[in-house]
Amino acid sequence: MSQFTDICRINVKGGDGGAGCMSFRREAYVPKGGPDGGDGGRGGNVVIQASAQLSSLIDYRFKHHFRAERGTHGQGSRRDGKNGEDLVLKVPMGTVVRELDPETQEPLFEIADLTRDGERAIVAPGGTGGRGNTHFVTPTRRAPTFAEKGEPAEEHWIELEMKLMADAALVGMPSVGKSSLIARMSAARPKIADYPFTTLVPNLGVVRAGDYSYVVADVPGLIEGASEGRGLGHQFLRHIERTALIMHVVDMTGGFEGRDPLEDYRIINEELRAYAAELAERPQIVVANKCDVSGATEKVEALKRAAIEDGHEFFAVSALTGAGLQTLMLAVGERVAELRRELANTPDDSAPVEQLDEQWERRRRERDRAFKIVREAADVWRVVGRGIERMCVQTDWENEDAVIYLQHRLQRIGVDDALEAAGCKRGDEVRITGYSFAYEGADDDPFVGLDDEPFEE
Ligand SMILES: Nc1nc2c(ncn2[C@@H]2O[C@H](COP(=O)(O)OP(=O)(O)OP(=O)(O)O)[C@@H](O)[C@H]2O)c(=O)[nH]1
Ligand SMILES: [Mg+2]
Repeated sequence: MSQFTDICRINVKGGDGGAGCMSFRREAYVPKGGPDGGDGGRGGNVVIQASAQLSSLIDYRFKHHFRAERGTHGQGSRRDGKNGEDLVLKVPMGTVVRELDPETQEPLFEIADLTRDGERAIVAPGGTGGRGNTHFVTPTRRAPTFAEKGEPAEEHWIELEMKLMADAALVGMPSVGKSSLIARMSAARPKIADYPFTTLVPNLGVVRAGDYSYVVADVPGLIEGASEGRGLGHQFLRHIERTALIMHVVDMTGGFEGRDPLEDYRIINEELRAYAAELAERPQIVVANKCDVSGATEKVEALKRAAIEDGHEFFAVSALTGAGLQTLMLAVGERVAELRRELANTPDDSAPVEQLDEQWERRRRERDRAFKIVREAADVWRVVGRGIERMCVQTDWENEDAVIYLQHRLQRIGVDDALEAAGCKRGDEVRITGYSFAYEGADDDPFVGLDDEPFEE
């Protein structure tokens, strides 16, 4: 049923974290008080949220780059920066979100499958704020003169794939004209023939009428006993389960077998009920088709009475001549819009408000932690790794203490050991992204005992 898909790729970046502040308390008569630099604010996340109001990914066709707000910097007097706002991107229900491989741009990981109204997933987390200098106090360093810069948020491409869900389904006996109707109402071109079961797989068509736009599914014909597996239609009843509106098509000529339209109408409703009681209660619009064939008037009246008695709207049309179709299309559009509104207003308590997908988060962390050593020349080494590169960017290289602190962090992660194992010697050049420094060897660490985590948890 999802042969109609819409795919687009967008670039998302969370907000960068604000910088931590380096500051000291100022008080009257106290020349230099203790450190009081606040932390930087967290950058906003980019969030994808499913919305019942949307029916396409058209918003992402022309705009491809989305950035959340950055966190503001920390200030003196322990004032922390403000967190950046999340950027919420709305997509239709039935949208699958995948992370793309940065190198090949091939789908790498499915982040989320958003099927319910309001369901959300974080697709680009914001960077954490840098810590102010109050965090770097140790017994031997009472007045830390450095703070941490904010964490730059990561940026990457994701793929959005919308699996079209039908708003209305054409249901009825074989050969009543379901495919002819969808062909007339939309650009869908299903197979149409004079014999039953022409339609073997469901077809989807996008109908535009007035201001309305909706998706109609044409499914294979149902017969008596379909709910028990007779004919082809039973496996498609499953698809109808997800559509909000049923367009019940009845052949007013009675077909080759000269069936009674009213009886056909009852049989189909019975099959729906037998399959799932709830399906029989589903909003229905009754469509009397082939009204161009003479001698149908009396039967049309009888069917109309039955439909109205059941509480359904009724329309007499001809897929052949097009008579009555515009009215039908508008009425279906109105009803679909109404049902969508109802759906949007129904608070769905069970809809999980998704936070960062745990599996994806775990994979990203592992990727972040990994690093490798590359020998660029006899005495030049490069450390490559996302997490480590980010740490370097967060460091104020003008500040000696901050650099010493970074070296300590790198040592804790095992970079020194890895360099040593690769053959790096004291005095060799070590490069990380755009920075370069002399390797000092894995000996004494001025910060031993300092309680810090090299990677935030
Ligand atoms: N006279 C007349 N014939 C129609 C009309 N609509 C459809 N037909 C004819 O009815 C036959 C069956 O039409 P389809 O559209 O294939 O019917 P269907 O309901 O999709 O059939 P299945 O896919 O087998 O369930 C074809 O020969 C159509 O040309 C109509 O409004 N008037
Ligand atoms: Mg058909």
